[in-house]
Amino acid sequence: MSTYRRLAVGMGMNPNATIPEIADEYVRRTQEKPIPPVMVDATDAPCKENILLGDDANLFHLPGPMVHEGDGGRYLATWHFVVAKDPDTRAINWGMYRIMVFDEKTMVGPVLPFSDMGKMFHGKHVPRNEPMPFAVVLAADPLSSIASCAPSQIPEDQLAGMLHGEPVELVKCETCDLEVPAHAEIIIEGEIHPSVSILEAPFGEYTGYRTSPRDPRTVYRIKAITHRNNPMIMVSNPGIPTDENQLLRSFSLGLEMRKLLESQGIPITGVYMMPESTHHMVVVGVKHAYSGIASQIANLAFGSKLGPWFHMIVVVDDKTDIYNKDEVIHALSTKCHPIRGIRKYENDIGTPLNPYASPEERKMGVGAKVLFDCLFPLDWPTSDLPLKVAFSTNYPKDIQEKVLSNWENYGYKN
Ligand SMILES: Cc1cc2nc3c(=O)[nH]c(=O)nc-3n(C[C@H](O)[C@H](O)[C@H](O)COP(=O)(O)O)c2cc1C
Ligand SMILES: [Mn+2]
Repeated sequence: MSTYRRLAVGMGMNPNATIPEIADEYVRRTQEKPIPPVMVDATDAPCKENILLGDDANLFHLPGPMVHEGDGGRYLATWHFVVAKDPDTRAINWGMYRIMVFDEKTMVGPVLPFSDMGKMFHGKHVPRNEPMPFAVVLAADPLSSIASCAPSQIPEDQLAGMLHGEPVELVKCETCDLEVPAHAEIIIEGEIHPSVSILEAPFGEYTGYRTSPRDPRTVYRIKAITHRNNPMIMVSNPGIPTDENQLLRSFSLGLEMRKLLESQGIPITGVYMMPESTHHMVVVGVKHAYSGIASQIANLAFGSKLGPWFHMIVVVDDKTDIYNKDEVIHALSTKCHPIRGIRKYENDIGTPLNPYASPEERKMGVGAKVLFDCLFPLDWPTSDLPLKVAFSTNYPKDIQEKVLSNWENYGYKN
């Protein structure tokens, strides 16, 4: 799903749907009533065609690939999700958190502290010294995968239902009180241990670099594997843009930001997170209704759940096409004052994966952020405003129409 065309197909839309059309459809579906999952019997669940317990549940029997040369190990889970439940509220969480194989029964991966599972594990299980049951879903349907890596507040099993327009079918796990998608290819069940850690990384990451340090990370001890007959695993092989995790994460990050800004009544005209920026640079179009609007947008977005994942906001006016890189670069390089138009946020939240951060900052998850305000100040007299020069703005309508209607007669192609 590394192109918008494939994303449109995954959403059940026309493959030729435009980015704004796919975006509107995602926003529409994810703002309707949550669609809870339904339970099915194990006999109706292909992921239960084979049930391996005890010594038979052996990670070395699964083809965990060495995804890139130089990776710290074999990464079995790169396009998957981890299912867990809050021990108090029983709220469900699905999240895509990469996992490396350590031995026949053990896996390890980074669960960043600001992720939903990170907050649950570090905030509840570790202080109580209680193991956390998990189920890793290897290869679910495309929309469930999208839901599991979308930074949404809605429990992901319901979000997946909303994206599908119907409930997802779940089935009970063999060894714990969790439910997993009945139609997935492979399920790995077990417990995460609160007091153990193992070194993990490096890995070729979504930023297009191998960045995060080899550090002690979260340990998954396995108890059971269930799978379809002739199962498949899915692999995401991250690198320089654009691959599926950059495209899909940019898509959902940008649109969750759009919903956040709209929920606050800010007169935005659109939000586009550029996949080529590996979801680090977002463009926000806005009606310049009042002074300080760009800062208001940046403060909200940087301060939200989305904040750790990106660090550049470009705010443009409603006449700039946010999906057109040429127009955005033109606005950025001509309308953003190199001093007054830039607002810096030092010592802010970041991830260990940020290539721009110092080795020390990466270890601590410290980052920095920047706003590029590409709006001409409201107090400039209209007579002094630089006027955009373009075919559509600088020629009388009748001349424009004459040229356009004669375009092919001149010998040009449309
Ligand atoms: C392929 C892929 C790998 C990811 N790996 C990790 C990871 O190892 N650790 C992590 O904290 N987030 C990782 N993420 C990001 C999370 O999936 C993302 O933040 C998601 O929203 C987590 O769900 P949550 O909001 O329920 O925590 C990854 C995303 C993708 C697409
Ligand atoms: Mn979540």
